[in-house]
Amino acid sequence: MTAVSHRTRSAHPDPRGPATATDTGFRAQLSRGEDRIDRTTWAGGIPPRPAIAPRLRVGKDRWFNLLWLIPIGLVLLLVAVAVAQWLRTVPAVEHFIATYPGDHPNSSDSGAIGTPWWLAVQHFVNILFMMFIIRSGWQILTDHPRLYWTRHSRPGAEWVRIAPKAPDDPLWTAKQDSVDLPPQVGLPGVRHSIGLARWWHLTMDTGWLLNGVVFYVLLFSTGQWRKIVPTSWDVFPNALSTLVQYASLDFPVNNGWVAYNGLQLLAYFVTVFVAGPLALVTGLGMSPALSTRLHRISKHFSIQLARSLHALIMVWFVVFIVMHVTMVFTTGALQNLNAMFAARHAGDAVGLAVFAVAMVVVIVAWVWASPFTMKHPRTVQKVGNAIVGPIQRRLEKVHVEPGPYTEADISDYFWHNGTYPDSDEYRRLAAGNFADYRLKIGGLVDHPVELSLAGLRALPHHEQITQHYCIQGWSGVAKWGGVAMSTIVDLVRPRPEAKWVVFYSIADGSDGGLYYDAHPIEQMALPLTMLAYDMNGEPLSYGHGAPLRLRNEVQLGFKHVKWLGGIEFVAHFSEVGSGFGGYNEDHEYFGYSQSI
Ligand SMILES: Nc1nc2c(c(=O)[nH]1)N[C@H]1C(S)=C(S)[C@@H](COP(=O)(O)O)O[C@H]1N2
Ligand SMILES: [Mo]
Repeated sequence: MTAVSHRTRSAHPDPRGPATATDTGFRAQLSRGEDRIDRTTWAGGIPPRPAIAPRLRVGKDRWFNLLWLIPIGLVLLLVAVAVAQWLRTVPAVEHFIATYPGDHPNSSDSGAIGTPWWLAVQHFVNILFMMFIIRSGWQILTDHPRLYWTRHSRPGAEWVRIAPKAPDDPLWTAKQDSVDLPPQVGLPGVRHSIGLARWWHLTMDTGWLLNGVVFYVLLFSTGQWRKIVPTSWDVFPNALSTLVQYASLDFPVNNGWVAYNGLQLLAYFVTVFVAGPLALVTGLGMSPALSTRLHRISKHFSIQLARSLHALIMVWFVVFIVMHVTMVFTTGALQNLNAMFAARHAGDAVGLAVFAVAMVVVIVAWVWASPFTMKHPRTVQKVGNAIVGPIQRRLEKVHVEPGPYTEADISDYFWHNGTYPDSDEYRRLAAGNFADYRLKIGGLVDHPVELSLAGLRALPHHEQITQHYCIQGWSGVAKWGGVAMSTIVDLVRPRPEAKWVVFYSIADGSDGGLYYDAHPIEQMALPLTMLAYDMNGEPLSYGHGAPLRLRNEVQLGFKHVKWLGGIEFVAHFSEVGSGFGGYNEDHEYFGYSQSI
């Protein structure tokens, strides 16, 4: 139990009677979020900014357009065919192919022949999940269109980007840096729709993982695993032999009902037993809560390494799907479709018919998903939260502790994000060096206070060097100096009914109305929840939230309210704003609990 709940439980009954929120005056300055997306006003009227073809960094500052891989690949393919055809005239090669014709010997053991009906069903369900996962994954990628190998996310240091070079502007925000995809490519296909894309991604991931677990169990309890798990080293010469045969355009005999050839076996094995689990691990590797908890792992396997590998696994899946479908249709399509879609060993058109129906389902789902999301974003948010929310809330309980980061780990670049304050009131406060600034703390507390910066600086000093992770995908390490939230809690003494803590900014969010966000009261006692007035030993800059901001390291960056103006202890966040737990929750359909 936390110090917070100890105290609140032993609190005396309040002589003033039942608690009512002492209004801090902020609620009236919030704006309502829409229940439907209008592209012209979406995310503060963010204009379209198309993604570009991927550019791979070569050396320090040269960028290779990956579209060149298409002509280069075609030429290489022609060369490969010529080489393979010549190879097959070499007697030693023909002898090798005769010794290793392609099929893996163990795969034809009993129990592995044919396709059971469950496998056909799971194969189809997998396609459906994958379609949503890949499209929403692309959407997430476009929200921070750069991939890095280190946690420091410095623009220019990315190894690949799908956006133009970031401009030199020191106040350029990650939100400005986002790009978009056509509506029928990304899901939901509108710029900076990461909140919704993440609901699709995480919800479909959950379904895909469950399907995967059932698949593993059935695979190993029926002997079907023999068909896709190599059991002898022969698989490698057989794969090589198959490769030469395919490349020479004299295809090996297709015997898929009984056994897969070496190349198929390796491709299926890697996809099912390597790429699948790695997608999960690298996905979890991007969780701020897990990465702060498991800092020894995260120190090496950083959040950006996880994100880069996650994207490469996506590339593997996409390449696999393209090759797989091509081979299905060029190596006896009717036989193959019967086997995989109708669980039959036949050369008639039944499998093709089932496949056609399955594809209609996939296409209808594909075409429906983006327009539905634009029309019913709250439904996507609520269903996503019902399915993924419990997992995210479980991850919040990992109890983060001060990590291993030292001054040497501090990032030399730290992205800016959000909507900058530009009110007269803010300018006036800033011009006076924030001497007139007051942090108002009230709501369900016994001792509401107003604190000046000097007052805050007089409280016990708290410092932490931690890693920030923005929902969009960039990260950075900084040293934060200020006051632990536990100190504030001790000062204001929340009443037992206070279960949530709402942080209000003095700056507006992108659609107008104050930016705000709600956090569970338990997290106020965490050793890494604090109000920061210093960053890297200097007073907080304008861009990073001067004069005061929140840090709560189990959460993604958008919950760390900058330009903090007030704190209100409440029974539940549903009474505040549009009731979804914060500004981005109200306006951009984010989840209120974002430990991953
Ligand atoms: N008031 C306010 N606070 C905010 C935001 C905002 O738009 N307004 N953006 C959030 C987001 S999305 C992130 S990632 C962090 C970024 O903090 P930084 O600019 O210091 O990196 O601030 C958060 N706090
Ligand atoms: Mo963010």
